[in-house]
Amino acid sequence: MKSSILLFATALLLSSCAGSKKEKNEEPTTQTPAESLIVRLDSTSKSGRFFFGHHDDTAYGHEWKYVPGKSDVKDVTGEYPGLMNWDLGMIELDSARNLDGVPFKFISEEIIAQNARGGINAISWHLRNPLSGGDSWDVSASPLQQLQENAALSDTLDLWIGRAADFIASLKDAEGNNIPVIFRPWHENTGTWFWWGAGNSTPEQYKDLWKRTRRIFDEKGIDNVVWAYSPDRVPNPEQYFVTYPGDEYVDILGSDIYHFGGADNADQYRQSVRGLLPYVAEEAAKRGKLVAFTETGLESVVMDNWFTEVLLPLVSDIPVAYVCVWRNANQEEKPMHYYAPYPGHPAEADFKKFHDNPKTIFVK
Ligand code: BMA
Repeated sequence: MKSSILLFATALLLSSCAGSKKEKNEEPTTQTPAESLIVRLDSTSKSGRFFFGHHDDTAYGHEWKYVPGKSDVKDVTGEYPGLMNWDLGMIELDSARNLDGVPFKFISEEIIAQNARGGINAISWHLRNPLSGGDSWDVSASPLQQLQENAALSDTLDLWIGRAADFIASLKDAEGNNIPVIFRPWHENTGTWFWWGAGNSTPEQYKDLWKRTRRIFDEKGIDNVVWAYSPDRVPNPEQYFVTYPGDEYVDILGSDIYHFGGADNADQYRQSVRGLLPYVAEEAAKRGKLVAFTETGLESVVMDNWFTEVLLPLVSDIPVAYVCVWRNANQEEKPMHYYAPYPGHPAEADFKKFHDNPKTIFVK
């Protein structure tokens, strides 16, 4: 024990001496894990490339569940998505599994594996309604409107945010370093379907929720979170910033816009994306922020050329750091609910072409 400490100390001394000449002119390496991920995402987007993302990629696919190393995306393209999204819904109740049944232990292991292969992880949070006890979509009670006068509710929310923070703080690589993740809480708030969304909170109450979240994470000294703001579509671009918590709280300006209605509605989808993402990208550039297409997709990929003919052209001239499609739910649970082609799907060839395009980043 003692001798290994001595050896370690000697090695440290030698390495610092050896490096001292060279290091004089170098910047001190005091970057937090979050800062290094920001730098990486920034240089990627500046190079005109983006990470392709998929939710719950290695947990289950259209025809399988929990097969080690398996992924619908990998089965079609030969590589894992460059980014994997995971959801913390139910962590607030200290549950062992999330709202879709994925064990948090599994999520943690997969985040470590994805990080080790040079990929990126993002985290969303479909948490329960702390006032009604229902799920994220239960808008029968509006907690954010009662936080001021309901101290117990406020304490519950703080406890829940603290549990999400503790999970994120526990993510470490094999060397014990904190793994950086993109955290995207309180998403799609411009829609009316979540209890933190439009109609259930005022813009001030929503911004306060972000400030509360940041305070709790900051008090715990968490240094591995890159913060993403990701409203759903908005009636006009300026609306995007009505609920924006402020530049000091956010690193990534994101947007969740889905393609509904298949080929007939492709133009409508294109208009929605073109009506918002370029504006968001422009604002991000002005504010020194990153931009991302945080959630999108065409359920069941009912257009065989969707990835190269619809999605790719929409993001080609926007410096998005990543583009993420939603999960491939298992067919026994939701047979039509998948957003990436699986082997044998009619859009398989097009998805391979999308993978082969130099702009898209997947990982081995
Ligand atoms: C939704 C659907 C739900 C799922 C939730 C959280 O968009 O996929 O089935 O429970 O996301 O992953």
